Amino acid sequence: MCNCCGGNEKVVTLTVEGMSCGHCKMAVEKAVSAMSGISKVEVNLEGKKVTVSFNPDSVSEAAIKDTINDQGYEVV
Ligand SMILES: [Cu+2]
Repeated sequence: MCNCCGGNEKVVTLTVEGMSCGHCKMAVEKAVSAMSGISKVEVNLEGKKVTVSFNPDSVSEAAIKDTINDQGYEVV
């Protein structure tokens, strides 16, 4: 049990196309971490991976994908 998510935490790793530099990494991290229910965002540029820890009661995986897509990147 933890304070941020009440122990209900889910971790997903998404493959995201179009991230090519530190700015892309920052843009994705900033946009996703601004959503409610997100506890951690990690971007791996070389692997094209975005790992997100979130509370599924507060935010859905689909909403996270939408947010990344809205930044101009493509979740595959
Ligand atoms: Cu970039």
